[in-house]
Amino acid sequence: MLILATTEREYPWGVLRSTNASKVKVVLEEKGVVYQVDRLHPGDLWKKPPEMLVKHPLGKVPYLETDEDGVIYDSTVINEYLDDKYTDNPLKPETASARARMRMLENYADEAIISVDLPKLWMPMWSSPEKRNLDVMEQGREGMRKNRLPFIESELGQQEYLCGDFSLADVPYMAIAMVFEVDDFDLSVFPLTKAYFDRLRARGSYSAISPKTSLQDSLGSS
Ligand SMILES: N[C@@H](CCC(=O)N[C@@H](CS)C(=O)NCC(=O)O)C(=O)O
Repeated sequence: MLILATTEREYPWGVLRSTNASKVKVVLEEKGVVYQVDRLHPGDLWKKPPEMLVKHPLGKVPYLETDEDGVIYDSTVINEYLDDKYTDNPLKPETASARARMRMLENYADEAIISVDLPKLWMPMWSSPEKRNLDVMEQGREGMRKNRLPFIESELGQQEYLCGDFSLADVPYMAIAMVFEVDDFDLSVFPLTKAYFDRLRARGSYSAISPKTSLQDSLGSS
């Protein structure tokens, strides 16, 4: 049995989930692997209790507990592990050059978006609307509009997914599409990205991270 440690909470404005752990949920769902979700208290991400540090030396989520291979941490490492271990429905392209492109585009989402612009928008949503810093949220949106979305729009071109077929490159963009759904982010000036995010949200795997799916209905596949 695989157990995914994450943070997820229900609010009147939707179910909010760790963006990095959402990447792993998507791959578990795409692979059709049996797993369960272990929901940690969001405060543990700051307190970093010893029992968490034993599992992940940086006290972060996600980490994945496996029967055969112990604990695997870091969303990108976990997703590569899952794709290597469960070989049905491969999520990596064939050639070395296409794999390099896949990893570069995933890295862009992780380093530039999920770690920089998105938290400005996303972290305040874990507080009630009157406690949010609206200026910081707008800075996050502006960073997306000025820098990130033009890049995605140009990398996508006329392709359905970033590397042609759906691959690990697209997985972090599903977590970004989730945040944009909660924020009702206006993508009308980025039509290719808008269609791409709609396509990502239409995948069956998205229901495990959708803000509309209840905690009870997103506990894992067993
Ligand atoms: N590179 C890591 C980043 C993990 C990460 O930063 N997770 C956030 C939650 S989405 C967290 O645990 N934050 C607490 C911290 O940074 O100490 C990954 O991809 O798994």
